[in-house]
Amino acid sequence: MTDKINELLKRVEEFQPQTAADVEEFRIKILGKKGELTALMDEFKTVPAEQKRELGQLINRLKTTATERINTLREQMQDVAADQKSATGDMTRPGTAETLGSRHPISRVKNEIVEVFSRLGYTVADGPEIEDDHHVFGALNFPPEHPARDMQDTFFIEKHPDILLRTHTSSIQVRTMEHQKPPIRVICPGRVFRNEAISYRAHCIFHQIEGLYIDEGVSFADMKQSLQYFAKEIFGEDTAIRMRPSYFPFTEPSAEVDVSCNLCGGKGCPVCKGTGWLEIMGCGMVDPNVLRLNGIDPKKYSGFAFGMGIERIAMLKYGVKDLRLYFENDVRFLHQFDTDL
Ligand code: 2U9
Repeated sequence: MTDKINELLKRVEEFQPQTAADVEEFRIKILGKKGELTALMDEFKTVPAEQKRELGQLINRLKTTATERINTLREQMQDVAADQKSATGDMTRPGTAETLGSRHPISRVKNEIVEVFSRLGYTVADGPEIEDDHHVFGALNFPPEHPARDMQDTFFIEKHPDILLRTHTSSIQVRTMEHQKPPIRVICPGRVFRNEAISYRAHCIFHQIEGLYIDEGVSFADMKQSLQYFAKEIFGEDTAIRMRPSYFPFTEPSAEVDVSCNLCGGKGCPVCKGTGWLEIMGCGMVDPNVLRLNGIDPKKYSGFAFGMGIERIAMLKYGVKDLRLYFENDVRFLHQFDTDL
């Protein structure tokens, strides 16, 4: 009988099932009511009393070993079954729709503006967001006491020497002039930073796009023609522009550019506040001082520059009333611009 018990113990230890059903079959065969262990117990009743103690211990060992091994194998087989199910997936479940991302409206408008100017021969230039005083103010003819140099308006990272977040993308044009001789025709998109209270019409981070054209004999008329072409391409063929005198340290003369309100056709409405015009950008002839500060001879060369806030252009183009929507990444807002990429 000892041999029988040991043989069964060996079979239990070496049992290798493939499926949970194999384990269940094995359990019934060994531990079931009519199983091999029950048969051994029946036989045990007939053995002489002096062998009972030793054989009883052996049978008990067989019973616990078999029970434990079957329980362990059952758990293992359940894990395998779960893995297989998750690997293949439940083919009867309905599919989940993938939601596609879309180009952010600010990027779309930026790309559109870049495309318009690239048709006029402009190439895109880039530069760092962390800048120094020279590239943001000094080389652009800002006087030492100009309010933009104040902590109230500019985010400073370090003082003496001044390291700051650029307040306009004009620093890119300054860097372009450091390594390129005229003719220069660049368009410079990028993020800018100003220490301003956030509201529906202003944010401390926003996007600008600026252009610079320097060559021999560049005139105010060239600028007006280029900006008129830009306005018609972005706001539609019927768009007219007008210029109002303005002031910037880096341009002389300077102007603000308005487009005719395409909502009321120039008659006056709440969007254009009854004026029939919407301000879209600033521009001007590059100040001779700026040319000189950047190593370009103002007697030989002249140029024009312009700058605009991309959020403002996007607001006018899409009729968005609150600029903060562009920064919240609410997909209900962003998906309205999905129509094409
Ligand atoms: C160089 C020389 C001249 C860039 C220019 C403007 C006019 C302008 C504002 C519009 C709204 C910025 O986003 S905004 O606040 N910009 O009005 N920017 S001319 O002139 C330059 C730039 C670089 C070397």
